[in-house]
Amino acid sequence: MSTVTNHEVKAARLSKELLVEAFRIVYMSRRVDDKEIQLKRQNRAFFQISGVGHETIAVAAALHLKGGYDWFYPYYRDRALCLQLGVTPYEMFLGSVGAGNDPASGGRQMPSHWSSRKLHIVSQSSPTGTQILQAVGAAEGSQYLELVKEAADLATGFHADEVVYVSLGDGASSEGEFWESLNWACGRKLPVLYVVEDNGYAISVPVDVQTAGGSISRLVKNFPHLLVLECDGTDFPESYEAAGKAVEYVRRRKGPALVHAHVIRPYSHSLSDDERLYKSEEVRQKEARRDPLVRFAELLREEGLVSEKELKEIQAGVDREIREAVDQALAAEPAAANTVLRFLCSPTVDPTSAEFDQPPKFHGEAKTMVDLINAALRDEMARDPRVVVFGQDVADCSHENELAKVKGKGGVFKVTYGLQRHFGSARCYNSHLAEASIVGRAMGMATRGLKPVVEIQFFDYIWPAMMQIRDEVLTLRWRSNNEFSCPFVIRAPIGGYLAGGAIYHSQSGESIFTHLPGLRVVMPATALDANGLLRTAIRCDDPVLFLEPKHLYRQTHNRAPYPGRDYMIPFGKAKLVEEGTTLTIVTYGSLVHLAVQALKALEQEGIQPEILDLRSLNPYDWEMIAASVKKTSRVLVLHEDNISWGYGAEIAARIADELFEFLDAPVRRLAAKDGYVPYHPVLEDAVLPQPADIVRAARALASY
Ligand SMILES: Cc1ncc(C[n+]2csc(CCOP(=O)(O)OP(=O)(O)O)c2C)c(N)n1
Repeated sequence: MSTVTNHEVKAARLSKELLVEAFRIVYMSRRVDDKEIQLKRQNRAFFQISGVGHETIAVAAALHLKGGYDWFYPYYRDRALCLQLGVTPYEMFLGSVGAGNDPASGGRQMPSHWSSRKLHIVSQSSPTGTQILQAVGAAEGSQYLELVKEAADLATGFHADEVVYVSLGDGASSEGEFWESLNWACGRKLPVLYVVEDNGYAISVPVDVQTAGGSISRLVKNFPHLLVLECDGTDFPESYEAAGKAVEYVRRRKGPALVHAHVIRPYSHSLSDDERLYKSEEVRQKEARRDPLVRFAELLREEGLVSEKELKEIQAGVDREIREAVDQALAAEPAAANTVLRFLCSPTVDPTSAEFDQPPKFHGEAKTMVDLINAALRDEMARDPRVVVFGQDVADCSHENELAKVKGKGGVFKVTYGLQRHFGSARCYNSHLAEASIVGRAMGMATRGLKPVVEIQFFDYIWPAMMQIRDEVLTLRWRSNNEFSCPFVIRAPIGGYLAGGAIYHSQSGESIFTHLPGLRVVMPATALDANGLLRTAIRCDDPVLFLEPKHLYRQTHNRAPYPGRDYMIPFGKAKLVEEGTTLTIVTYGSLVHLAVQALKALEQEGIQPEILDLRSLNPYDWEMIAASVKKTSRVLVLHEDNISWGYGAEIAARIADELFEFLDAPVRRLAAKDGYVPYHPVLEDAVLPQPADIVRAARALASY
């Protein structure tokens, strides 16, 4: 680790123009914050978090980077960076007042959540740390586009020496995602510039409590290929030097770099915080002596670069611009209330449309679900070089020199078998064992126009990725008002009925995901449906959770011949598995077959259930459900996930609400008991619904 010290760097080595312009932006940033604070106090803005104390390092970094060329994942204190890149005070004030034409989010996000498609500033969210994995994903995308030239021709905005900038606070460096990101970025020498803006506090928690030993740069200095620099982020020449060295290192593809910049935070954490509650006056005074704006003005004076008059003129010019910008922003209209649900999903590609309804052209022998998912992946990878597959164990063999000597793994269920061998290690590779990283990086790559199809090895282990899915992937399009999106596919084997899977290899939980706006959730019950739905998932323009009931992976009853490379099933279209008249069974996944198994016993009693396989859980086929319930007047909603607060509750509630007058019996649900799937088959059978349970439930409904 090297430290850039002030005496190494002579301000005289920097041109007057550069210094004056940098000062102007530092001053502008400060004044925009001051103005926004005023707006908040006048109730014309609704939140304020400032970049005060961080301005110098932010401007210094931006001066070595290019908006619209490099990519940016800034922290909320990066106001000065954004101004330097080209965001205007007017645009910032539109965000402050939540105007409809706020270019960052259309009034959907708090101020200081930067976003600009034009400048490659990728919409920022509020969770501390999530942005780091996405930035690494964007850099991985850069490396991918370098390796897979055909994909680069299709992607926009790729430059061979581009840098991905990401910044974070000292507090955010405690998040696991920071460490996951470093592990991956350093392992693959990705072009990422980390800037840790260390103001010594995460709200009230001081850095010596936050970070072992109190110094993040000391902790990370042994990461391979990582250039680590430490600087005083309130000192312009020192910051400029450190950022320059770091950017140069990354541009030359030597690996990632991390600049640990010591800054201050004199305006408390946000306007909702008062740092006097936990910082003594003495500490505050000490910080105040390092105010970057004061220091910058002193530097200009001491070096004789500007006269007092010139300084005043610069400040007056900025003040004027800010006054005009605020007046303009205050006159802007707020977003119309009826636009609030716009852009949860793609406005241009509708995966429920006829375009995604393409017939099969069968050939060959009947194949299992594993085979036909694999076939769909092969077809899509061949069709589009932007399709990239990664996850734990998905490759055949990580060490290419061993590949010829082994059969190959291709996933713990062999679903991705042969993809690496066929398409090369750039397009199908193993990821480290870190689910948030798999999803967060996929998001960053998808934002760059790639189409990752990632695997979560077992649904049971999706939870470390939940923050990325719920707070990041699904909100990106909405929160950026359609400026950014990240359509990609998460595949996850799910469910029980395998015997021995127990609590951590058999769980369901789809309702937790169908609850999330913006996510397409799909669960096929046959090999053919898996093939057609996966193609739709890959070609659609939204994030898709593709749930594969692993119990069905190799069953012979659901096999089908290969349906050709364009076979697609639209989302939101159920399948009529069995026609009947007595009652409707609405189900999906493994339970489709169990319902069919229950048929014989029911038919002997003269009960003829109509069985609907939803296939796609969100969106779902309300029309087919409604038509069937109108016909049978009795309905059983059947699923493998827990009964309470489950998927069936929503369907049942809607039937009760909208089809009440067609019902001759209460809407019933049959599902797993509210527990966990255990190891011993006797216990597993007791938790999960069995054909005999279906018979009983259907019989009771039929005779109601
Ligand atoms: C994952 C997550 N946990 C908690 C919060 C609430 N929170 C917002 S900012 C913050 C402190 C961040 O400190 P640091 O990263 O040092 O940045 P600073 O605000 O000091 O610049 C916390 C705890 C959050 N936004 N995200």
